[in-house]
Amino acid sequence: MSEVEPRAETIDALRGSRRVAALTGAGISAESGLETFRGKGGIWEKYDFNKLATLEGFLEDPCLVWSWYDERRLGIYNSGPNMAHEALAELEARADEFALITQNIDGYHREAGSRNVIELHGNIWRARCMGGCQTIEFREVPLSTVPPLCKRCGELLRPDVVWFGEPLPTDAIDRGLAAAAACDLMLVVGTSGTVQPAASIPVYAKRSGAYVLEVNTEPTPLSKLADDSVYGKAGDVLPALLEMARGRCGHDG
Ligand code: BV8
Repeated sequence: MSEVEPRAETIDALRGSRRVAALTGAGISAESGLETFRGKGGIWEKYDFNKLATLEGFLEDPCLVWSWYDERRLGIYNSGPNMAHEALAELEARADEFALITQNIDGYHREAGSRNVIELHGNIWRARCMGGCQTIEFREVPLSTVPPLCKRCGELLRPDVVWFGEPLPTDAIDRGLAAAAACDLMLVVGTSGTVQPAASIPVYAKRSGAYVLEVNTEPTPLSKLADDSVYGKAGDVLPALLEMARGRCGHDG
């Protein structure tokens, strides 16, 4: 692990902030073995998102889309949260107010102990009836039939996730923006900052006066907005930053 070298102000912000928010992306689950979407070897380098992550693509071939999501569900089921998820859960326990705003659909933040989790893009463990019935929870892995049909009305079920061109759940984006506007410290972890409206959340926090800390393996479009960017794997960086904020090692800030 390369040396974690935050600014002194970052440790002060971690120690002193009472209202904290975090925006996470696929990179926080990378050390759990889950693929990210962009960058070298990313999902969108191998697959066409129009075919797999749009309603039109799903309606054209529900089998293909459900097979892809079922394969991802199996990977998620066979792995689990990593030290980065756990570090954010610990941070929540220490803050007066904490909101974890995630673009991820893997459910790992709740599994790691985070409580106030805002899922902007839905959850891979839920399926929604295309015929308008209530959302149905699916824990079985792999699915018994692909594509699954609604037990209540026989209509096609879809993954309860947000695809490109679809609006985010109003409640989720409203809560995410409210948390960004209210926080003293915004952590931005493992996201390329390219998908809207999620990528605007750190901008909102910054405009509202928050200290913005980015944790990523490389610079992103959000790096210039951040007050500090600590480059490295989130599973290494976040626990190290929490150690420093506890004053136990390293930092003399
Ligand atoms: C909307 C589904 C409006 C769930 C996803 C043209 C037509 C239609 C829409 C648009 C358009 N042009 C622009 C748009 C808007 C579009 C958009 O932003 N497109 C971008 C790509 C240009 N947005 C939308 O369509 C959104 N909806 O705008 O609706 C509307 C309003 C009213 C009425 C109708 C419509 C919907 C966006 C959601 C799309 N769904 N996925 C799923 O299957 O998972 S997107 C997909 O990208 C995932 O959700 C993912 O979470 C998200 C963001 O990606 P990241 O999480 O950032 O992941 P990425 O791989 O990109 O980056 C990983 C990062 O981690 C990297 O920086 C890497 O360096 C870092 N990293 C890697 N390893 C580590 C690490 N960091 C730390 N530690 C490590 N170990």
